[in-house]
Amino acid sequence: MSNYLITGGAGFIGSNLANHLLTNHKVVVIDDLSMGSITNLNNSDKLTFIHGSVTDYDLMDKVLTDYQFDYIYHLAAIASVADSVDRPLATHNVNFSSVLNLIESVKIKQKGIKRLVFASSAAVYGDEPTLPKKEESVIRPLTPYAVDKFAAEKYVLAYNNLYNVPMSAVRFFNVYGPNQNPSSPYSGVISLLVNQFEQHKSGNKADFNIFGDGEQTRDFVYVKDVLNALLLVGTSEQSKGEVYNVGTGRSTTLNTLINTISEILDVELPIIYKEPRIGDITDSLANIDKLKSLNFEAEFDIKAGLTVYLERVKETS
Ligand code: UD2
Repeated sequence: MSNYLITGGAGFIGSNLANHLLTNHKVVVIDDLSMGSITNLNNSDKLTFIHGSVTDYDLMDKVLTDYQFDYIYHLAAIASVADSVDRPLATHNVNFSSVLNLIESVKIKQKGIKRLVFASSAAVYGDEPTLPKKEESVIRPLTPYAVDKFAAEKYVLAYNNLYNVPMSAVRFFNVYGPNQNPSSPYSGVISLLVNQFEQHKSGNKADFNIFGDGEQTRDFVYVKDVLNALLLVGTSEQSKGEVYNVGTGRSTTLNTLINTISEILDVELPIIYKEPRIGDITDSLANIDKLKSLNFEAEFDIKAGLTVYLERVKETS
C-alpha cells in the first residue's frame, strides 16, 4: 500500500484516479470544489478529503508536513482556457504559482517521494499546424493558460534535474469520461454533448451548437486510458525528468463524434452550425510513441470509450 496525494482530486481526472487507487492505496485529496464535487469520490476509509486550495500555502505546508507521500499527482488547475484569457492574474496563481510552491515544498519536506507527476496540456503546442505533435514539436503557447502550463512543466522537469527530486509531466489531449463537469460552455465538448443528448432523450428541448463545420479533429482519449498513462509515467524509471503526450494517436471529427453518440443512444440531436470559435485550432493529434515506450496502449478507440462512458451515464442517472 502506497500513500498518494492528488490535488484537484475531486475533479474530473483526479476523482477517476483517486477512485482507482483507493482499492489498494491511501489517498489524500485536496480540492477547493470549484469545479469538482465530493460526490465524484467513492466512500473509503483509505480516503482523506481536504477542502482547500492549492493556493493556500499554509494549508499546503501543513499537509506536506503532516504526511509523507510516495506519489503526488498535481491535477488542480483552472482548466478553462477562456477563463485564463479573462483573468490572467487569478489563473496564474492557480496554474503556475501553486506548482512552484508545491515543488519547492516537496523538495524540502518530502525526502522519500518516489514521483511527482504534473498535468500539463496539449495547449502548449498552440496553433502550429504540423501534426501529429511530438513532445519535441514546436511549442507555441498562445494563452495565459498555455504559457502557465508550459512554464510549470519546465519548472517540474528542472527540479528533477537540478535537485534530484523525481518528477515527470504529461500533456493531456482531449480527455473525456465520467465525472467531467459540463457546467461551462468551455467544458469538454463530449461532456456538453452527452448532457444535451440526455436532455433530449428525456423529452426536454435540447440542441447542440457546432462552432464551424464540424470537420475539426481532436485526439479524444478516454479517462481510463489516461489513468493507465498516469500510473505508467508515475512508476517508470525512464520517465523521470520527462514529459509525455497523453492521447490515442488517432483523431476524430466533431461530426463523426456526434454520429457515433447518436448511433449508440439511437437518438438524433438537432444540430445548429455556428461561426467558428475565435482562436479554435482546426486539428489536433498526438504522437504517442514516447508513451508507448513505457508499454502504453490506448485500449479505447472513440466508439469503445463512448460506449462505456454512456453506459456509466445510464447507470448513474
Ligand atoms: C482543449 C482543452 C483545452 C486546451 C486546448 C488546447 C478540453 C476541455 N479543453 O480545447 O483546455 O488544452 O484543447 O488545444 O479538453 N465545440 C463546439 N460546440 C461546443 C463546444 C465545443 O463545436 O458547444 C468545438 C470547439 O469549437 C472545438 C471542439 O469542439 O473545435 C473541441 O472543443 P473543446 O472545448 O472540448 O476542446 P478544445 O480542443 O478546444
